[in-house]
Amino acid sequence: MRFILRSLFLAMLAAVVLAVGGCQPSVEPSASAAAGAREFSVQGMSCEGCVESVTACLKKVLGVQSAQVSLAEKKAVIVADPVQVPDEKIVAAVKEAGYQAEPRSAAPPAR
Ligand SMILES: [Cu+2]
Repeated sequence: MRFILRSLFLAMLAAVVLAVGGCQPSVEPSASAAAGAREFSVQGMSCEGCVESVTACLKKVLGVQSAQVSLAEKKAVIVADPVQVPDEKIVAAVKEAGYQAEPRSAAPPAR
């Protein structure tokens, strides 16, 4: 009887250790997704089909984690490492889809 209780206790302990071990972050905290979110204005889209092709082209770019394209707001919001995926790459991808894009930086336009 005591042996069974002890085995049960050890099994539970092992389960807890495994669960905690599995939660350890494998990615550096500095590489947070929100930090890499950027906005681009996209010109030339006229329907949801355009939105789909722009989204598809953006998602094909290596390093892009997510791409949200809005037809109404004529914009694209992408999440990507700015070093791996500079603005030019995003603009080029949108161009490849047949549309015009330019970075909408957080800073106000110079005059
Ligand atoms: Cu269209």
